[in-house]
Amino acid sequence: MTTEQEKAFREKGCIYIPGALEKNVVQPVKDHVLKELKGLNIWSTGRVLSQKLKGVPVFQQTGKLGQLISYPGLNEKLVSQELYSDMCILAGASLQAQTGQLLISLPHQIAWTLEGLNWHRDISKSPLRGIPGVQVFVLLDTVAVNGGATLALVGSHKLKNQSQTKEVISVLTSHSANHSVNIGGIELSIMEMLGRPGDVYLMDMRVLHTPSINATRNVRLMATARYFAE
Ligand SMILES: O=C(O)CCC(=O)C(=O)O
Repeated sequence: MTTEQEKAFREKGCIYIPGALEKNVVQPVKDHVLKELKGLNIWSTGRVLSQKLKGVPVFQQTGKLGQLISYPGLNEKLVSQELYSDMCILAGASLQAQTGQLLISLPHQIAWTLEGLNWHRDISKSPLRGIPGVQVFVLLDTVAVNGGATLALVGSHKLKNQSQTKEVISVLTSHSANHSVNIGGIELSIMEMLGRPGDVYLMDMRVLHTPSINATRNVRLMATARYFAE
């Protein structure tokens, strides 16, 4: 972890670490997921096979797939001791892991948009003071533009209250061509978690984030785990 990365994390609330993990670390997880998707008749050779999943609302699909497919020991596999130590440095505390989750989305076959997304935080509403935890996102495969990446609203860890949060979401939704806004002097911009297998994003858990539409023809394969400050 460089001083620049630490500074960027404090400033933006989310940092991108390309190549944080070797490809041979993520490949077995990717292979497992693809095998399971095929075995369950959900996705194979670039095609959605499951009629049932086609009917599931876009943002419920990832949760459903996460219930169907898991990878035992996902955290231990993906979060190396070095990565964990870096996360503790960023949080300024030791961190307690929650079980990791696969983030899988099939091509949604609709146009990409910022409207109707599900911006949220995975922490209780009140304690927006210190860093409550760090969430790690790992790319298991290439994630292309508009390919269903998690979106993080960089800077939103600085928002003081819920009414600002509501205002930001409404501005973003009503001017969906804008990927950045300034609310009360706070610069906010959307970071699409794009990249290649083994790339990692570390996010302050006060940062607003959302699933997004997968408007490509490829399945989106990521994994995430939440680490809470003790
Ligand atoms: O990328 C996604 O599907 C959503 C991720 C998310 O919201 C989360 O893990 O908390």
